[in-house]
Amino acid sequence: MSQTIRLTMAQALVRYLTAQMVEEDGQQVPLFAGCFSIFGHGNVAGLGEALYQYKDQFPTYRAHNEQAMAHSAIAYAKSKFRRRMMAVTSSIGPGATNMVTAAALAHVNRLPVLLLPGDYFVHRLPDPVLQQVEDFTDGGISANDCFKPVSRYFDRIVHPAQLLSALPRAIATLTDPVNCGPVTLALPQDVQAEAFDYPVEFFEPRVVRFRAPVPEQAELQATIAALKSAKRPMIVSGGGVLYANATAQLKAFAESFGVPVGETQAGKSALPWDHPMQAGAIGVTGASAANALASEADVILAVGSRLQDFTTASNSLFGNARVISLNVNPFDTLKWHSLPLHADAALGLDALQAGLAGWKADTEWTAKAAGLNQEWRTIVSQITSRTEPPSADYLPYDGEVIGAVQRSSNSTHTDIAVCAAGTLPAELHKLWRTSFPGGYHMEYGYSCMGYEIAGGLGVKMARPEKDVFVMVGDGSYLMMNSEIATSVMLGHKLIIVVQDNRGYGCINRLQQATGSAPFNNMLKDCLTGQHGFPQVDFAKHAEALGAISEHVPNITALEDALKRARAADRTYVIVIDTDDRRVTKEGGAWWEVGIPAVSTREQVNAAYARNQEAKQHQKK
Ligand SMILES: Cc1ncc(C[n+]2csc(CCOP(=O)(O)OP(=O)(O)O)c2C)c(N)n1
Ligand SMILES: [Mg+2]
Repeated sequence: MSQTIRLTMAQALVRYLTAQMVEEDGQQVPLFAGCFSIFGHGNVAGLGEALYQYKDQFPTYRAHNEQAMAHSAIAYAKSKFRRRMMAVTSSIGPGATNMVTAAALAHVNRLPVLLLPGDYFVHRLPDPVLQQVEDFTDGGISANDCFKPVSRYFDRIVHPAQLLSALPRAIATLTDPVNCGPVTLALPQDVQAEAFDYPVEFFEPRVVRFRAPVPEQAELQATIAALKSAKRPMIVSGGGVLYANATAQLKAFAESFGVPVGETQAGKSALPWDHPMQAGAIGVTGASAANALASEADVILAVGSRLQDFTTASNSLFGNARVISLNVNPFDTLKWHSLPLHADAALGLDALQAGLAGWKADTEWTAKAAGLNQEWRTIVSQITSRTEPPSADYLPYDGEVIGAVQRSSNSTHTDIAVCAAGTLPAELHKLWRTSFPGGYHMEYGYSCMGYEIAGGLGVKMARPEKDVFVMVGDGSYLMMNSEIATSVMLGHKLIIVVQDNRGYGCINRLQQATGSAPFNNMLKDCLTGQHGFPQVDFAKHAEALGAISEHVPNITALEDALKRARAADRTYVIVIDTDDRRVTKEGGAWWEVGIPAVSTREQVNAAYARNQEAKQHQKK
């Protein structure tokens, strides 16, 4: 009989997680960098005690909001290109459901995170326990069932022996490039504390290998034939290129065959900003170069892209191009009625490189692309190099703020920008320059307000050697800022630039573009009581959370503040008032929004008509 060790379920869980290793830069390191935790009665006694025992191998970090700490964990995994990750544990009830939004975020973005919410007593002797939801028809329902549709693997551990099958499945899901996403193991509080004789070998250190599917011959040959017939090919580079570590292959492909590359929000940073074949951001928030090329291309090779509506301009951007979808996930190879090439991005590009020997895009097309790309770089330089306000009451807009941040790096473009929602994702997608993979960290699958600061913390934990710039609007800041305190507490410095335009600027503009009146977005357009709308002092707020902070009046002052921020030893928050109306006009593309078919407002009717017109270009 094999040797056994008597452990509680929680002790076994933590011990197993610490035994999972990966290779990073030729060294074996733990797959899990540790665990974020907020305790309550649903996890403090069981899992809490186990985490304490293993705290040297498996550090526990205390945060201030369960959704936020899950954002940090997800951002950590994204920064590590899904090769390393973190666990997140909460109590039962509200702590658990606070993590559901983060689970959905990881689900949409295909990012690994191990969620460990506590759960009600399996024995139900106290029933209901504090924070238990009661279903009148189903005794087995708990709040944690909310995780099911937003987890790639869900399990409720109702007996300690179940870990023997659940944990290998959890790790397989978290590290599988196809299925990758959140795993939720709901942990009833009584079962966490129950003991079982586990086989010792279950806990032996194990090096996790990441699968990389090779292309299938028939699909490969069909793809090669389609590309060989192309005269005006283009690549759309998605997050999968970064996760597959395929940036060298992407560069080689673009250079060998003279093919321009447009980058999605998740894919940006795969090719350096100044590469001649870098056509910039693609789609609704895209560069004029990439979007012009996409509409003229005859074949588009989408690599590692989910082809979401922001990439395809709601299916209107790719003209008559034949789309090839090279993707590790068969689900994504079917989108856009593509020619499928199911494979790891690096292996797929390698195989295409070999199979296409002798072929090249039309030289005119490559030259045209190089010219458009250069034009776009010039436009970006102009927008981001403005230093002095033309007049005293001039309010800068987000593009100019981005310029100041970039100039403060002495044009090395080695910082990391973190963002998720608001006006900034479009501005950053167009304007942010980066010279290395991971220098652009945008959560634009779920575009979740409140990801920014918490996400920045996870990025800094993953890349401590970098200056991490969290770019955030006033709205997102107010939605979730608690992890400023965590960043100070853990000594993980962030530079946070708050762009205060006093409201939900991007939605306000969208509202008017759809014909509606300005309503309930900018603070001045909202219902208020006798004190009017608040003048939030973000600098004071951040200072109260332990950060160094200042409010700056203009771009010149911002540049000085950025020097102080870079030199500071802790999280530094700079607040600047911005114009809510101005955005970068260059680039961009149509985006479909549901506009009322009938309305008493002329403007709505006009917007509806414009939308119907735009829909003519939408591919069905
Ligand atoms: C959690 C969440 N709620 C609502 C939205 C919809 N939304 C997207 S951007 C935005 C406003 C963001 O305001 P702010 O951060 O101030 O940026 P601004 O648009 O003003 O630049 C809203 C409400 C969202 N993306 N996420
Ligand atoms: Mg705002």
